[in-house]
Amino acid sequence: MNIGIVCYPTFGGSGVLATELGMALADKDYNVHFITYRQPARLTGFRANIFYHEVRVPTYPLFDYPPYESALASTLVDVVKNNNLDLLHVHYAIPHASSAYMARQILLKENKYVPIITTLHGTDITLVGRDKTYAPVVAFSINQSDAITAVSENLKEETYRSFQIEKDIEVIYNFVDVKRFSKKPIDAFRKVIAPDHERIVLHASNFRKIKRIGDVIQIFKKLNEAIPSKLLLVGDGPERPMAEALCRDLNLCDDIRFVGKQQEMEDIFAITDLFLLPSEYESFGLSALEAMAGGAPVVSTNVGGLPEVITQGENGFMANVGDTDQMARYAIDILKNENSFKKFKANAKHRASTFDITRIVPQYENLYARLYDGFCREKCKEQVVMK
Ligand code: GMT
Repeated sequence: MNIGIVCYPTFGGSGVLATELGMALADKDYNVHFITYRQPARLTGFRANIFYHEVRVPTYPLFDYPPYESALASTLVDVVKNNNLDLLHVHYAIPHASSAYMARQILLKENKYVPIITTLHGTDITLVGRDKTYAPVVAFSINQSDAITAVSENLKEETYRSFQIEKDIEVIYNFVDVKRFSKKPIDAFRKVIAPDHERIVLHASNFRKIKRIGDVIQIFKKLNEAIPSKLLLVGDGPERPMAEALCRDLNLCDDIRFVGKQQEMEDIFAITDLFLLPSEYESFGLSALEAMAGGAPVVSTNVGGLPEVITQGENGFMANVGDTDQMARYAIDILKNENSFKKFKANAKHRASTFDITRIVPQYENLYARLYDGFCREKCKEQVVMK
């Protein structure tokens, strides 16, 4: 089967998930075509059946805002036609679902029906999607998709709450390759970060407001006062200058390292003792899942889909948004006692295995097969008759 995947190529969760899915499908002999404006960050290694099509957005003096959505739709038309794609799987509704819809309508004129699956990831619904500048187009294009998936029950409910959706939304959770993320810690690496056997605490994100980086630092401060620790901050984004200033103000610069965007996350998770995710909202929290697969318990907020991933008191703890005192207490609880810490680690790994790649990717394959074999053929026949 020839599948087109449209996603953001960045380190953000939707792009990571889409890229990991594409690589997993390629390993199962699907032909996978990534269509986006830059090579996806997680797309590594050579596979003969992975193709990358770059969306080029020509500039013109008239354009204050070059029309990416049109460029993407036109590229999709071209890629679907010339590579005989069987379906398009778009990740993150804005603007991917509407571009895919536009491409499908154009292709219909040539009597080719290409089914569209839209996977909703979070802020495309909860933050950006709800904004009335985008909402009508988001709702329309989601409804025009042949199948809709959401990455948690919470996101599914949020979508029904926010938009008039006339179709079923299927929940397919985020996944992780537990085998790949079960790396042995590199001792030398641990030693560089924590030379005096301090605990290593990690936060990884795109440093947007929704991640509450200030809370990460406040939790760490309280934890560090009780248990000597080091904080690694992986990623980059708009809140980084604020975070750097806060570290200076709190006199924590010696204990906090900003390591920027990283490729080899498996090695970082392997030396991590605790993962912090005090977000305002997370539809799922893929970074927390990856950390758990590496054996790190999680302290997070109790919002969105996080309670579907973390089990309170077993593999981590959750508290209300902004309650940094409580989250610090939880962090101390996990790290203070070696025996219970080991139990939290083992539980985290075990929980992650319920979202293993081998369990979740077949759910997408099943959806592709259903679309391709059933609905799609009917639709294709209809189109031939219509013509
Ligand atoms: O977390 C981000 O801001 C990135 C965002 C994205 O779409 O790139 O991540 C969202 O999708 C991930 C993969 O499905 C989820 O695990 C994240 O929880 C979700 N982020 C939010 O809902 C804030």
